[in-house]
Amino acid sequence: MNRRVYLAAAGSAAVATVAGCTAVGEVGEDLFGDPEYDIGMSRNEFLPDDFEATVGDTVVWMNTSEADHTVTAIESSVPEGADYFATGDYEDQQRAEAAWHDHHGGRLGTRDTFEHTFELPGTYDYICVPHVRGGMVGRVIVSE
Ligand SMILES: [Cu+2]
Repeated sequence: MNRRVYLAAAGSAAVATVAGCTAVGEVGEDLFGDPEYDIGMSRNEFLPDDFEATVGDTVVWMNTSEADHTVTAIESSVPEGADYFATGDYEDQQRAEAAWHDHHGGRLGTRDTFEHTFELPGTYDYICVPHVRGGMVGRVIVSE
């Protein structure tokens, strides 16, 4: 056996373990063990992509991936009278998409969070602007 290769492998395993602990302690959970977010993200998915909430709930997204994403509501899905929501706090979908394409406006970097309080029941569909073609879409279903 090549001793140098073995040591290198053992070293990277130790680093991976330490990094794993850090991720659990700082990002994934608070002191009570509850997740600090409701919806995470992989490279090309919202996790979970369907999320159920109750009127008045504040839903928290966290970018738990290494890629940049957006959370951008599909305006036609937002119920009449409900607030539009998008990272970057754009007023509508058209502005949000234009800002992303112009200067990555609304960018949610690694470990950044975004939250929105849902005041009206309904089904809210949203997308990640840079990854929507790859199927990065999500849905929040808000009931009374
Ligand atoms: Cu994305």
